[in-house]
Amino acid sequence: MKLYYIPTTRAVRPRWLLEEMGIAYDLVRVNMSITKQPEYKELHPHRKVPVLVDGSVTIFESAAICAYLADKYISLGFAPLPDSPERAYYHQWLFYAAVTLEPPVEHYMFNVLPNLPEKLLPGFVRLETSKQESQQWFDRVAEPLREVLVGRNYLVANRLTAADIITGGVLLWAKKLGMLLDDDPLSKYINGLMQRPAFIRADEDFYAKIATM
Ligand SMILES: N[C@@H](CCC(=O)N[C@@H](CS)C(=O)NCC(=O)O)C(=O)O
Repeated sequence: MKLYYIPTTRAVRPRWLLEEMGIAYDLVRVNMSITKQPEYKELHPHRKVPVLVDGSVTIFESAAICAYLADKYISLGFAPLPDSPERAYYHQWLFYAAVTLEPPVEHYMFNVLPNLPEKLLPGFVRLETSKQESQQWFDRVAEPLREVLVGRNYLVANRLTAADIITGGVLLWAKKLGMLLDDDPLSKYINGLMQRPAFIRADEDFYAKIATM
């Protein structure tokens, strides 16, 4: 199994899950000049990471990769069983993280890192989105997450699932960008996730990279 990977990106998410699972994998470290090469388009139509190649399966989108892995090794418990009630909530939080929670964090990032190249941050986005608006947008959509995490460490079935990995991957950026206050329940949740040995192994170079941004 091969995971195409760039440090500090969304590729950390499937790597983190693989580390949690204890599954052997080959980490294929790429960079933006490798992803620009014509062959790379066969792996990812938008030339991004992560991509997982597992036998005949070549799959992109970090949440889809994590869901695929959690189902493939379902006996390891990173996804609830298909016929369980928890499965519905697992899907809910998995989709919520990718579709609802991530966009305001991405917009915020674009506003606090104004030197991003035009390719990553088109001028029209800079003009139309303010940092404050992104924060308000995030606070609004994060409210159900804050509520469900009262008195618990994980989103579903009181154990870590792929839904926590994708949610954690989004909140990691919210934390690093200063969008979370210390007394926010989301800070306690993400701090707990970041202390997991598997996360630390997967995110080895986060601090080095952020220092150069
Ligand atoms: N929704 C996709 C986003 C993938 C994505 O935007 N990856 C970024 C890194 S976080 C990337 O590969 N950027 C390199 C580039 O745009 O050239 C996912 O979750 O996998």
